[in-house]
Amino acid sequence: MFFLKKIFKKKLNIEEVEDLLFESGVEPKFADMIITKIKESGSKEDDLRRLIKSELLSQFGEKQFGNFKPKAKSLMVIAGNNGSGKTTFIGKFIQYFQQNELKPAVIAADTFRAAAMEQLEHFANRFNVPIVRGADKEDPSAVVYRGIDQLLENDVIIVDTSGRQHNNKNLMGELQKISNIINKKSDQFLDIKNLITIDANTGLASKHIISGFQEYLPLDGIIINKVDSNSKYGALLSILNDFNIPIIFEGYGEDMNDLREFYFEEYLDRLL
Ligand SMILES: Nc1nc2c(ncn2[C@@H]2O[C@H](COP(=O)(O)OP(=O)(O)O)[C@@H](O)[C@H]2O)c(=O)[nH]1
Ligand SMILES: [Mg+2]
Repeated sequence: MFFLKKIFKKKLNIEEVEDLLFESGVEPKFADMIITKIKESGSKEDDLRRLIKSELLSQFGEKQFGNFKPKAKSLMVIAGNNGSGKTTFIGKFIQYFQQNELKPAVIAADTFRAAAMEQLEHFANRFNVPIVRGADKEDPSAVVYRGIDQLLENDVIIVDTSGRQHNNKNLMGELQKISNIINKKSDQFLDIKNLITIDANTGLASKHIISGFQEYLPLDGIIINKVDSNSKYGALLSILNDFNIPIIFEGYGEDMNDLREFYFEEYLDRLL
């Protein structure tokens, strides 16, 4: 993070700058653009920051802004790899809805691991929200079906799913089944969103994860977690560039308050 500061502090040469950009997860085509700007500018830190920022802003425009609008009668499905921060995000998301005067409830459909459902129960108790949890190894789509029926009087239903690898066909099929169940009940909701959590440390490999999930579950938004601990923050440029899916939140720590909405310009200010 803050790679321009590092460039100036350590007085790096162009090769070292390039290495630093790649380490930060910046893809070659964006790194080339940045390096061209570095060569063009009189290499004063502020000039350079302004130059690179305005170039990236004009390339990406406003369409990438998260712009998440919490509303009643909505259902949020949270999917993603194991350990990418799904359940932690749900804790934060519960608090986010409560702060927006909405009543959330959760469905623990991660029936693969009892500990995962317990972790969600912990958050549900902490924020005093209703939870429907599956039995051990129960079919997750059955849990979702039952959960929706039982929780409909709440404003927002958030579904926690098992962690899975995008190339595991069985587990991805299971996610598709959850999605089909939800589609059958879609007239109960004004807003249904399928969200994927990504560990920021995954860097450019997260592009494969996103396209892999997208094959089975049409994604409406991306949450990038662990940006506090990551050195691959630059990869977000490629996620924004390659997909027409907005990044809507960033998780930047384990505390429930460590969640912020994602705005491209703020992102650039943090990156540069
Ligand atoms: N540093 C940091 N750790 C996080 C963040 N989000 C989640 N974690 C940690 O990452 C680990 C996995 O998170 P978890 O929510 O259980 O992931 P899940 O398997 O996708 O449900 C836990 O130890 C979390 O405390 C974050 O934004 N920053
Ligand atoms: Mg979990």
